[in-house]
Amino acid sequence: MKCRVCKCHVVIELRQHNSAFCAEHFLAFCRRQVERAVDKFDMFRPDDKILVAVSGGKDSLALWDMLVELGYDADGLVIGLGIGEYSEASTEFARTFARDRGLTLHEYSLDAEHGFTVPSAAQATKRVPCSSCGLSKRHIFDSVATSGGYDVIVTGHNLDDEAAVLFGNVSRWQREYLARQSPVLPAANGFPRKAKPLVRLGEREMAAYCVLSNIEYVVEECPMAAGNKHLEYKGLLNDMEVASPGAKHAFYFGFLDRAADLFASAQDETSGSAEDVLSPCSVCGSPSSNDICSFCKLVSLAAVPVEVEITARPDMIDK
Ligand code: Q46
Ligand code: ZN
Ligand code: ZN
Repeated sequence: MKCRVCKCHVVIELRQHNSAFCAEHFLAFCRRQVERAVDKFDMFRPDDKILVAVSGGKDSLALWDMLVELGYDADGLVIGLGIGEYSEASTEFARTFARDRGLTLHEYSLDAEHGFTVPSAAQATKRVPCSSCGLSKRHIFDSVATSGGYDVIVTGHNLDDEAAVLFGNVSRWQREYLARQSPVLPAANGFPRKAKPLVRLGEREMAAYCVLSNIEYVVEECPMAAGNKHLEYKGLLNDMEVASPGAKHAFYFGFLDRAADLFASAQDETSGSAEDVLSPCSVCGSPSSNDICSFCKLVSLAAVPVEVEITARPDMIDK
């Protein structure tokens, strides 16, 4: 088999695209997929200031690398979640990536800034860790993007992630979640725009991109992700993909093209209109539908010293 572009030695075959590429043309293929997603969904413009939500994993680091290679003005933000060695290693990979390329990485520590960690918040709230983790990440990314003058927050959700989330939402017909299942969410109610430029690329391609670009990343999954439903859905979709290459792409983009509009009204029914006016949280000033926002309520509940043991918990809700 030969590279589709230059006919030289192949490093990866992409059955879903009926293609194979050498290293150089595979990297170019990945960047082109990002450009196509950005253009099709009008995610951002060439002069927009971008904040990349960096986890230290392959997806967010590959995304940051591609955006910089494509000429975008992109800074990173990594949040210290306090999940033991996993968080320390994740942050260190992000630092190394940024330092080697001379990029700006903002760092934010839940423990240093607010006196709690994801494990201690889970204990204090008696809810799964991903609940307070997702809430904290959304709040901090929104706050840093707003105060830093960023036009858009981008996350490393890839096709496998989005197809798995869609599968879970469809299997329970969760209309309000299906209404928000878009690769771009416009700025609204004082919250910045959010986009997922990797939706045309899968996990396998992202791992290959990092290896071929000499990007080192944290390989381990978050210890608190074990047993979550989305990992099971990914397994099911991988089986489908083996039997029918391109099945994930057809499932996800078929939904966006032919079904997403059918659920648009569900968002207004459950969470109010995008035009609703929120008022500033009386503690932190973030837009909120209550006097005190959910994050500040979490801080007041979780910022107490507790002995915490890190254990695997189900139901990852955010990346
Ligand atoms: S980091 Fe946080 Fe994920 Fe770990 S605790 Fe859950 S949401 S699984 S992307
Ligand atoms: Zn080639
Ligand atoms: Zn608040």
